Amino acid sequence: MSGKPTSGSDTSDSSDTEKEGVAGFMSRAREQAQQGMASATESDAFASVEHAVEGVAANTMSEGRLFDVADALSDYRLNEVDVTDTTCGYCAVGCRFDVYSKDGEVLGTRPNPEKAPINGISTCVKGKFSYGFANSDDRLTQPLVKDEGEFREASWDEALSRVKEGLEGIQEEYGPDALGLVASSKATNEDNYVMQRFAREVLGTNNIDNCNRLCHAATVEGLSDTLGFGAASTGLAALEDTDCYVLVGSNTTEAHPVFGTRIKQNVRDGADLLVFDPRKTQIAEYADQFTRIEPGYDTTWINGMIRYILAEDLHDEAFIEERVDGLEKIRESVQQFTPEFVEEKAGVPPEELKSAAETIATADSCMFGWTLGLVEHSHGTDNIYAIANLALITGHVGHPKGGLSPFRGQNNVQGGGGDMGPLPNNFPGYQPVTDEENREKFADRWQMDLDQMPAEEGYRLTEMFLAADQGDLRGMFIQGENPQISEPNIGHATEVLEELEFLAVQDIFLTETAEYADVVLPATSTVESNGTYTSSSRHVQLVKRAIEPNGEAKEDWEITQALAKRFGYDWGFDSPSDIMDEIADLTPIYGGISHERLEEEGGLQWPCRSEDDHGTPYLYADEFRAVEGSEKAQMHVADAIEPGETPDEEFPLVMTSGRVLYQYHTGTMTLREEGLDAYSAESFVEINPETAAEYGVADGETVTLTSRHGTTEMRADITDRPSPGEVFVPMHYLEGGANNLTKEEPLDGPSRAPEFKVTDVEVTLENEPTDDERSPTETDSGSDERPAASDD
Ligand SMILES: Nc1nc2c(c(=O)[nH]1)N[C@H]1C(S)=C(S)[C@@H](COP(=O)(O)OP(=O)(O)OC[C@H]3O[C@@H](n4cnc5c(=O)[nH]c(N)nc54)[C@H](O)[C@@H]3O)O[C@H]1N2
Ligand SMILES: Nc1nc2c(c(=O)[nH]1)N[C@H]1C(S)=C(S)[C@@H](COP(=O)(O)OP(=O)(O)OC[C@H]3O[C@@H](n4cnc5c(=O)[nH]c(N)nc54)[C@H](O)[C@@H]3O)O[C@H]1N2
Ligand code: SF4
Ligand SMILES: [Mo]
Repeated sequence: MSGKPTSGSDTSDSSDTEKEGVAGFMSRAREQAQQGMASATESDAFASVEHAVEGVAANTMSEGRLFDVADALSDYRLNEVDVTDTTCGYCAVGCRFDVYSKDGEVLGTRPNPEKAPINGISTCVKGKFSYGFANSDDRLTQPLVKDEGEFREASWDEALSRVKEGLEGIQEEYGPDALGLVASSKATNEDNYVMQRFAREVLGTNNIDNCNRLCHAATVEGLSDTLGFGAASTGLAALEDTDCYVLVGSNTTEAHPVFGTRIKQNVRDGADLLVFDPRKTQIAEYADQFTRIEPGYDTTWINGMIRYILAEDLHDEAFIEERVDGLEKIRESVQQFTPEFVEEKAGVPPEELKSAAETIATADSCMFGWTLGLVEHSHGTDNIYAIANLALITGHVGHPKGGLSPFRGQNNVQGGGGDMGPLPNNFPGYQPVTDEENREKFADRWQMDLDQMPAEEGYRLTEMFLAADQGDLRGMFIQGENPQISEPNIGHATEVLEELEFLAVQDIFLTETAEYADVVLPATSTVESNGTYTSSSRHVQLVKRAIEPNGEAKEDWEITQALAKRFGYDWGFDSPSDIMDEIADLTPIYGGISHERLEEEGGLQWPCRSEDDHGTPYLYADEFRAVEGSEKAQMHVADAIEPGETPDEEFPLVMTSGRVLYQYHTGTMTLREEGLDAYSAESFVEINPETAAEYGVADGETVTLTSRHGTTEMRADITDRPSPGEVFVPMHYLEGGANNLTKEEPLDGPSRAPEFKVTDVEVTLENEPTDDERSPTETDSGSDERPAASDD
């Protein structure tokens, strides 16, 4: 029996409440909350517990912990409980809720629909319950410095001096471009803005990047080239009210639960839902058409669909004529993607291709939603060109209820990972660093000599790890990122972290990555910070401190500002609101945004260019902005076919990797959550029953997976979610996690993002006398031994 949850438990919205097998638990819990309610009927806090209890996803929290929360609230007089409205610090859906806290501890959260434009009354299990990490005993509370291989506590003064010496030493010996900075998409916009300013102004390098590179970098690249902005064109109307959803490579109910709930509601009300994924995800069960595709072949089926639409004259001629460039080259480039070719390569039967094409082409509005299944490929940017082409030829972009909607990942990857410019190629607001006028504008505002402003694009995150290999990058400063687990190929990432001459890490925990650091700086977490996050739908929303920082931890921006001061730069920001004012001055798409307005008006969707601009619910109503001097969208040919690696005798299975509902990335927050850690606390591999039978693998058995790049063990979970011949491994774990098997190259050409979604592997059983002593590249006889496994 596997301990993995079913994906049925997603949002704690009223429509997804009661779950099987927990009825007794629920009624007892409700009873207890109602008793509390009876003694304090006016109590918001009790209402919160009531809501929490009713809505709790099955077994997500231990019964004991849930009652603790109820008890805690009933023990306190109401006026002693603090209530703070803030934005969720997990994913980019951008849910808002009130945090109930007492004596520095988060008791619970409750959405306040008046302040929650995106989620209304919904949240998911993470937003509702997963704040135990904030009070965890092993939070970093004091700076640490390493002496002779051992950490010891240090004062801020000593720790900052050590960071300065470390960075400066490398800068002086090898030049500023031997340094690499990683900014954090968990942190606020204001934190990220000062981080990129620090890289450019203080250190003099554009080597700054963040987790977007491992994520939607190809989306940003592809959408900027085609439409203008590297962001969702859609707002909430499309999400809630479109006539047709096309979901590609998105495990929506687990990774973006509240979006999942919205989509399911609209589908119940009659919208069409087409899902393209190699895995039978929960959202696929709600689909009018679920098409299982071969991992890595999205361009193939999308081009095949475009070919069919053009051949049948189902395209939107008037829209293309008026608003789109490039039809003829696209028409020519898709000719090779015949129905037979699509079926052979991508596994999509011609009837499914045809019926989906007709649904899309004839829908009044259509939202194309996608996540990493479409993106994390060695031709990820081509995949985005392809889906954008499909949306454009069917005329579904620039419509209030339709458009292109990447579901972004980290809580603030849209803002802090992109808009704020912690990027090697762009200043804030996607203003290229190589453009002379931009350099002048920023140098002028920061009162720098223009020739001190770096003029070349810097390394992308993935390139930093490759440059370190070559000795071209010697030191790193990593804020709120855990690359030892999240970078492709843990073996490679570990080598790099070990070999760096200097490493500083700023985090809320002593992470696996931080263990390699010379200095560790303690930051505040989402519930102890102030500032803004920008959601997937471009809503800029306030984040507010609900509990005081632990020990000596400081907000990320404060640490960066203090460090800049050590280098002799006095920025003089008193608050995140001050920083936002500078952002607004220099970043046209944020030109009208200020903390005062956000407080008064709620979230503002960029572009919001001036004080009287109320933001932009959806993009491209009138014009595209892909190239200067043209208002037309620019279609690009997307003719890449094969993924970076294809199965052979030695590695006959295709592994894809991703997430589960109850865990978040490298687990620093969710693996500390009592209740959540009972679910998916360790790694597993999903194997189709047919494949399991072929290999003789039993459910729950430990198996070894070996790829061309590494090897690791995990528990087998036999399920028909993956197709035969394909396996799925979550990314959340150091031991047994997917990145023990993935590769650091090849990267996607334009975006330099890794191919997390396709890795060829072989499965062996523990008792087989194979692979263990061999290095993966030498496993040449593995295929001979494989069938023997089925003897078991
Ligand atoms: N619970 C939870 N939620 C999260 C996160 C988390 O760690 N935990 N992380 C957040 C972040 S940063 C991100 S970026 C998002 C990611 O959100 P998602 O991208 O939705 O999550 P994944 O599980 O990585 O992958 C999604 C799907 O891609 C499919 N897929 C794999 N290969 C292919 C392919 O070749 N083609 C197609 N079409 N599909 C393929 C997989 O089968 C899987 O169902 O989630 C965010 N939300
Ligand atoms: N195989 C495989 N690998 C993947 C993926 C995949 O699908 N498959 N997905 C990729 C994707 S999409 C992503 S986004 C990355 C995610 O990779 P990471 O960004 O490395 O993962 P997280 O665990 O979210 O790391 C965030 C870190 O920030 C810390 N933190 C939290 N809040 C704060 C704060 O306010 N300030 C500071 N300073 N630190 C804070 C956390 O403790 C944690 O250490 O993983 C990538 N890796
Ligand atoms: S859907 Fe995302 S933003 Fe909303 S509560 Fe869950 S983790 Fe937070
Ligand atoms: Mo992500």
